[in-house]
Amino acid sequence: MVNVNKTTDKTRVAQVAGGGFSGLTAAIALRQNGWDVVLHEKSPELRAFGAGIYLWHNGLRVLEGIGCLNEVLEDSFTPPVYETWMHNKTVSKETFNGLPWRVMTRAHLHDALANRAREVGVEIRTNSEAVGAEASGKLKLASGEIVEGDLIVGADGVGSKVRDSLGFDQERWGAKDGIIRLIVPRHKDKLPHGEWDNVIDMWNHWPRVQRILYSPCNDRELYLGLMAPSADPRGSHVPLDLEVWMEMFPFLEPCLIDAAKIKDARYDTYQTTKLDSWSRGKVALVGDAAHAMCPALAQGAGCGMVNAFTLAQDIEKNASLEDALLEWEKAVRPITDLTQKLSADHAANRTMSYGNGFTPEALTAARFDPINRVYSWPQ
Ligand code: FAD
Ligand code: 5PR
Repeated sequence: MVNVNKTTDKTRVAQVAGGGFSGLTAAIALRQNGWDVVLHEKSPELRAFGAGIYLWHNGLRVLEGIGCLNEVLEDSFTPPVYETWMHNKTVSKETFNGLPWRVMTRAHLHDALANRAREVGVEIRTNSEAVGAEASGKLKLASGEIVEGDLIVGADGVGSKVRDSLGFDQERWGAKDGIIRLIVPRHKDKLPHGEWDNVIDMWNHWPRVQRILYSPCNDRELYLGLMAPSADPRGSHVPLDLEVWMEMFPFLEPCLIDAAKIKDARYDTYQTTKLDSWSRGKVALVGDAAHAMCPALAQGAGCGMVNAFTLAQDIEKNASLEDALLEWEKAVRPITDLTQKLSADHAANRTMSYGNGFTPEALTAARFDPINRVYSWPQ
């Protein structure tokens, strides 16, 4: 709904840097609240990078709030069970007590957000790279142009130039494991007898640390996350070292053969970034620019989208935008901080491998409803 309580006739302008999941969410939510929004994406086109993604109740509620949920549900999937294996034996089967969750390709989620942004009238500028910002409400572009806004949103990812230009105090650290993420055909008819609609988190600690997170996105597409320590040259090799993965996961042969054909595969390590504050004056940071986290709880984008959505709502609550940003951070940041900490602990200790890792505490972010600001699905 447009902002019916707006007290001034002048339409407020927001400049958003970054067209990923967080930037698009912020842009749509602000536009729905009556703002004029310009979104700057440095790439020549608006598109998603990477393979698959999980969204939970929190992220799905954001999609509902910004009018994208139906499109996302159309070609995504809720597996019947989240199964964890250790050395090929089932150690847990989790269903989260009915908590909504969904697996999809990143392209599918990104397309839905980009379509909605166009539909609500966000002005999208591609080939528009932000190089810095000023707390007074200016965004500097690589072209030399300086654009002004009542609000500047830095959603330019883990390497954020908006953030780095403003001199936030930050801590950053990495994890010892990394991952190769790919989308391959499901090949359901070629796999041996098994419950291949489940998510299966297949862990091996011995003879090598090697893990595959098997995640069906729909009837056609399978998201494979192939994890190995960065110190393991064969496990972290791209394109995939077919022999070393086939040895440990022979039953996935048809999928692994296709995975090994992907020549531009990447091995990514995990980064955590923590800032002293998420805003400076009229500039707010959302998503990985503010709080990149380990993926163990699959909440980086979920938290980024919740924070982008709540930002758009909370700046309507206070006469001063600068104060509203501080209040917004105070309200939503504890969930992100907790999730970052738990995810980092899980990644460092590989604790999800023992099963039943999605405890009520681990699901704190997932259970949050950003529309009603309550925790749904008590366990
Ligand atoms: P980004 O996705 O990095 O988007 C930033 C955008 O800004 C890009 O489009 C980029 O091109 C653009 N850009 C960059 N610099 C500039 C600039 N200077 N000017 C203009 N534009 C710029 N999260 C989940 O919720 N669920 C999961 O299952 C999940 N799995 C993950 C698995 C792994 C292995 C990893 C590493 C992360 C995972 N995450 C997951 C986290 C999630 O991927 C990120 O948190 C999310 O993509 C962050 O979105 P963002 O929009 O903040 O940043
Ligand atoms: N969960 C998900 C995921 O994509 C990853 C992890 C956990 C959904 C990495 O790809 O533990 O690294 C993880």
